[in-house]
Amino acid sequence: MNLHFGTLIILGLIIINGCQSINDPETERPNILFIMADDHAYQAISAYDDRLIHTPNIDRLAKEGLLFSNACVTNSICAPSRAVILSGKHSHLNGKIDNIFPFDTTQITFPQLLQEYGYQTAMFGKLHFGNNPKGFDQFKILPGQGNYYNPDFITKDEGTIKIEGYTSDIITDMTLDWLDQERTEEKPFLLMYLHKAPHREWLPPKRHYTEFMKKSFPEPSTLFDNYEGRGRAAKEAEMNLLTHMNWAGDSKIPPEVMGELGISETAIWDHRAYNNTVGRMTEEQRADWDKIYNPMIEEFKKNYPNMSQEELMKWRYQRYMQDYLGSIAAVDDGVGRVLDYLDDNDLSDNTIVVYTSDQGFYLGEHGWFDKRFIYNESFKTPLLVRWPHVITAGITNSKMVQNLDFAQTFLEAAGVTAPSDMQGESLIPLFKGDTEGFRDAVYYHYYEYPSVHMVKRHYGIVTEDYKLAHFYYDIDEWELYDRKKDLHEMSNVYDDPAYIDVVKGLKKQLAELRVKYKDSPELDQQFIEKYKDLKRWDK
Ligand code: SGN
Ligand code: CA
Repeated sequence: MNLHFGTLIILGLIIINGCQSINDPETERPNILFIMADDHAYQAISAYDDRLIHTPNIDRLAKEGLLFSNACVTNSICAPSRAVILSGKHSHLNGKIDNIFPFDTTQITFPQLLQEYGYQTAMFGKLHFGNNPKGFDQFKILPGQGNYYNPDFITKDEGTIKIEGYTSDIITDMTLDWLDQERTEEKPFLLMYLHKAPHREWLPPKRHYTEFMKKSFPEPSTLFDNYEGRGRAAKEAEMNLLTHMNWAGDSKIPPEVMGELGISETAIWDHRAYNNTVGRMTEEQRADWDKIYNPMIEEFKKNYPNMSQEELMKWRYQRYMQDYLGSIAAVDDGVGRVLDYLDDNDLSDNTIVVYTSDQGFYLGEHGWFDKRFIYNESFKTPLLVRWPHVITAGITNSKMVQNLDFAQTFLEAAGVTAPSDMQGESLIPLFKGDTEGFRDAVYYHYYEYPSVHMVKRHYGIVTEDYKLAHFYYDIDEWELYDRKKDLHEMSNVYDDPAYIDVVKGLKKQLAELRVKYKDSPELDQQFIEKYKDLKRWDK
């Protein structure tokens, strides 16, 4: 018999495919389900901390997989984090340093590589790039930040569509429909399931606002922080619950009630934010909402004239938590439905499931909301990974892993060689319990200033013991925190003589990291120049 070479290859492929269909999770290329919420603080996942909320479905991933207790981001803001995840490169190399510049789509991303090497790929939910994702067989994404109620979606095949309902439920439905109707059994899949919630302005669905409006929550010990003991950066940031949060947009006090009470807008988009969110509901949705929110508003109208600043701060914290946590409850429901689908369809065994956020978030710590800082709550991000047969169920890992590591991890899992200019480290050895030789210090760099929340530009190094940061641009200040002694980062010990050697050592290590990752003062300057012509507050 005279077999042509091409025929042999085809036969080979059939044999490989044949082997795959016997469903051996040890040898088959795994599916990847990447679940990411937007602004989901680890403090609001009960596997990390059960004081605020119970998240049974997300917690399943910790019980059945691995919880990273020291996972962090390289630049604590939305679109830049997503660019780091997809490109496997720090912001200064992938070019997406802030939410304002568009993503450079000539970058090679890991989904493009997985697609090229035989994965079926799909993305649903929030991307926030200003352009569409490359490397996806299917996508339906929210334009920009997206909406909680009756959201629009940019789709691959149907143009822009508007769907009535609640965004987290819709994104979950899209994800499940794709698994059920579009997924092919011939290929492994990469499925990116990306929630908009719990991003500001925190609008929960009816089932959860009804429940969460009745609850009250423990306050963080630093709610009344006055920022003494730290530098100008913390003092000048505009993310305090009492002084910078919007009354209408965030606390859901309607503009006309603000008028009646003589409360002025804290930001110029406050009324607009309310009208674009609550104002977007259908009549029926609005009637349901009013039933629960109106009594809160009436009560506030009665009490406001006699409330002290301290009482107002406490009230705003509770109001914030009710909406923020109510939004998370719906994300947790969605995760439960998707995990159940994997179980019911024999997919759990050979699927890597990741749950993470694009960064951390302040839930009243230091009196704050939002993120951006290298300080703990915004720098740290939740990360849970389940991969049966590879990860032992119920383990914790405290290595300093970063969102920079996903691309190389997924490529290695798929047997694809990562491009040599990717800058992360594969997490697969950590999945297997091998922590030897993994990095012990991470590099961080935040750029978006001046902008909303006014968090100054800074870069720094973080080890398990210390955090050293340099704030620059219209300031030149260094800060050092002793992470083991000062858990809440209340005291900058940079000038404390007891830390002279620590500062010296960390500065050297930081300079080495800047070189290793190809960052430099010249690049800092270039990004400052490029930013100068941009309008602030562009969303
Ligand atoms: C909006 C928010 C800010 C938030 C940025 C970036 N204001 O501007 O509070 O920091 O997005 O968030 S809002 O009232 O319009 O929600 S990010 O997650 O996209 O980086
Ligand atoms: Ca975000």
